[in-house]
Formats: sequence, structure tokens, C-alpha cells
Amino acid sequence: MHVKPGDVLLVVDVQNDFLPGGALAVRNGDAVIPLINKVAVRFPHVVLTQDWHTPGHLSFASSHSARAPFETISLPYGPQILWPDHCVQGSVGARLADALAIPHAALIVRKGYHREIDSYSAFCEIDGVTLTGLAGYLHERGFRRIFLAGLATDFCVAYSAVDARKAGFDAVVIDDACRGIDTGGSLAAAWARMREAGVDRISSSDLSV
Ligand code: VGL
Ligand code: ZN
Repeated sequence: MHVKPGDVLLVVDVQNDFLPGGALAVRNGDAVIPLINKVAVRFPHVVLTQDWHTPGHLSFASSHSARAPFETISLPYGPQILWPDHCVQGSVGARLADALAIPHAALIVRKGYHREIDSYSAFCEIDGVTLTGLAGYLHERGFRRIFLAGLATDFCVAYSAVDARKAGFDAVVIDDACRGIDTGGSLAAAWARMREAGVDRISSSDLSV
């Protein structure tokens, strides 16, 4: 598979809090970084995303009395998995990983910055209506196919890939350049939703020079 004009790489949430030792560490999350750095060299066009929550964000277990991380509660827009406090705006945990080396990335999209709404997808908040503007940016720049890599496979990568399809793009997840959280069967469920949405799944070794 070749990188063509019209292709863009979306690097999802490679931030300290999702790495080992971070507040919402993804197992072996750091293993994606060398792969992403290598893959990114092939892509003239790269966009990064950054989870960017307010202090006291409603997706944090600490914002609800007697709730623990990874429990699910009901919010006005639907069920919400509660997370440890993570990626708080301006914190060290919210910073992109130091080892991420993609100086040519053109845009950083922040998401999750409304206190009352979580946002896994880089395109649309979890209420299903509040857009981030990313689809407009990518369409306006003429991109047609989005490759995705990063953290976590079953949340921000999967939601972004499915929404990319909804926004009219082809979507390709580079599987070995992602790692999942996998809580309550979320990883298998995410792959089922991605398959259903027509998201392709490749390995970084499928990307030829
Ligand atoms: C993510 C859970 C909460 C992710 C972000 O980046 O996949 N997961 N916030
Ligand atoms: Zn988050």
C-alpha cells in the first residue's frame, strides 16, 4: 500500500497520561511511538490530536461522589465510562510525548475541552452533534483518506476512524501503531464497530516506500 496525494496521517492522543506511569496508562502505550515516528516520515501531511480536559471534567470519576474509575454512569448524552483525572489542560500529563518526533505535523486538534461533554473522536464530541472542525479542515485541504495511529485503539482511535467514515473519508487504522485500554470488552466492540463502518485495518509493514 502506497501513500498517495490526498492521504493524511492522524496521530491520536500520544500524550504522557496515556503512557506507562501516566494517569490513564495504556498497556505498552509507549511501544507505538517509534513506529509512529517511522510511519510519519512517509506522510507529507500529518495532524495530531490532544485530549484536553478542563479540571473537574465530567468524564472524571473524581467529579462524581462515590464513583470509581472505569464505572459507567448515565449522563444527558448517554452512558459515560468514568476515567481517572487525565490530560488536564496545561498539565504535564496532557503534553504530547517527548519522544514523538513529527516536526512536520501541520495541525494539533484539541478535544474534550467542554466540561460537560467527553470527546473521544477527533471530529465530533460524544453528544454526536458538537463538531471540532476537523472534517472541514481536512476536506478543505483536499484530503480523502485518513490513516490513524495512536492511543487508545478502542476509544479515541476507533471513534475518530468511524467518524472519519461518516464525514466521507476513507479510513485506515495502522493496527500495530495503536494500543487499546480494553475495559469491559471495549477493544473487540470497537473493532466490530470499525469493521461495520468500513474502516480498513493494516499493519505498518503494509505501507511500502
Ligand atoms: C481516551 C479515554 C478517555 C483516548 C481519552 O485517548 O482513547 N480514552 N480519554
Ligand atoms: Zn479523555
